[in-house]
Amino acid sequence: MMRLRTLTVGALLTLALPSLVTAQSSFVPDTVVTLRSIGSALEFLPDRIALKTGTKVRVRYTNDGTLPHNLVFVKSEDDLDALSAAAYQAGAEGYVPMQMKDKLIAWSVLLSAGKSADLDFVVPVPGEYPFICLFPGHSGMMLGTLRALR
Ligand SMILES: [Cu+2]
Repeated sequence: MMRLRTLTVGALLTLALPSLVTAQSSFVPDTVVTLRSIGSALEFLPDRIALKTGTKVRVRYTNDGTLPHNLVFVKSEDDLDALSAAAYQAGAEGYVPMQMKDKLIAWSVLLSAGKSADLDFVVPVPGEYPFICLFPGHSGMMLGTLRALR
């Protein structure tokens, strides 16, 4: 009886593992871009990125500052005001309003000082895309631009 149960569990693990491995390795970045914030400055360094459309990019953001931040790539500048307003009510979601996630390209969790996050996405069609910190009070200053080049 014991032996049979062990065999069953083993078989399930064998079946489950390949799909887990596939899910973790499906995104292979073409390039890694590093962003950081330092001190109490409300800024991303650098605040301008240019990449070719279709590039699989991993943006590695490190909060080397003293304040909490998040990093959110937005599809249209037109949505920044609404996102910033909605973020105030989104503390439980790391100040990224999930009801507006269709407006976003990629986003991080809220990163306390010293934390890092990787954002993986494909650079969209040619154009300019803002990236921003939506922590309350930061979005007015803490933003940059991703230029997608053809
Ligand atoms: Cu911030």
